[in-house]
Amino acid sequence: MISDHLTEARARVAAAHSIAVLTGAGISADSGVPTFRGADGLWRNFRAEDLATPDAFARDPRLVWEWYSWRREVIASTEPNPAHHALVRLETRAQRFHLITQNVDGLHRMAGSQHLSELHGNIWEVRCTSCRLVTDNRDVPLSLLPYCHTCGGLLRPHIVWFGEALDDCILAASMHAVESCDVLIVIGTSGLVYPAATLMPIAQSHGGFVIEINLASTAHSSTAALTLQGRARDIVPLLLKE
Ligand code: BV8
Ligand code: ZN
Repeated sequence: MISDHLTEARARVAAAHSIAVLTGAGISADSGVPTFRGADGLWRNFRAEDLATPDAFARDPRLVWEWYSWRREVIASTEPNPAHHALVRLETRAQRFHLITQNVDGLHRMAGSQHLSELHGNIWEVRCTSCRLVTDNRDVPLSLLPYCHTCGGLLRPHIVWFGEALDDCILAASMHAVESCDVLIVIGTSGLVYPAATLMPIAQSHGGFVIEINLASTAHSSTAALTLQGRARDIVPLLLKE
């Protein structure tokens, strides 16, 4: 019964000194951002794994930028939902709090989350393929081949693609957060992408109590201490005793 599980989850969150949160595309689905592996996850029959790679960009930068420009247009029309806002409130209450997101949509930043690690980057940042300068760029739509104002090099999304390493510091901060948390709340992720997916078992192996919130069961549901099935926008606010 969700009410029993929810009661225990609320008590665990209220008693926790250190809280870590891991979010995936499911938390933003309630804002209208398409997920990666759901029914709405395709674009012109391409999968993220086909386009979010250095090879795809080297082969056809215009196609890859077309996909990101389309995603920017979708994301630009969305805003944080009650789940994002509840995490901001939770952050102000917990003694120690760290939010780790796989999402690149920037909605946690927009909601006001401070202790935030964007594991896979941010769709509103671009990086020069020549001088590696990282800048904010909010053009929507984006010109399909944007160039660096400093050196003229071709710009790429400042996003971690498949086959690319995550930023060492961001990953280390995320690992530390899950190794030292009393509770890890995992929201809206299929848990299929690595190394993000290792954060859950790492939390458990260090004694963290893992609460999973998802519409469906996932590869990690059987090992989570508690699973709350439902929409993030409905469930996450209930975790706070307000
Ligand atoms: C790396 C940026 C090495 C792009 C992304 C086997 C083992 C280990 C690793 C691998 C392996 N095979 C391949 C790999 C490597 C690969 C990987 O993990 N592949 C997967 C597909 C198997 N990983 C990598 O390549 C990583 N790099 O390993 O580098 C290395 C080391 C040193 C030097 C060089 C290289 C890089 C991974 C990062 C890829 N980039 N994003 C972009 O966004 O444009 S990942 C991409 O998937 C997104 O960031 C997304 O967030 C992420 C994970 O997906 P989810 O967030 O979970 O979304 P999904 O749609 O899958 O699920 C949504 C969930 O929400 C569902 O469960 C659904 O039920 C639920 N839901 C829906 N609605 C709601 C909801 N829940 C609640 N409420 C709702 N309303
Ligand atoms: Zn440059």
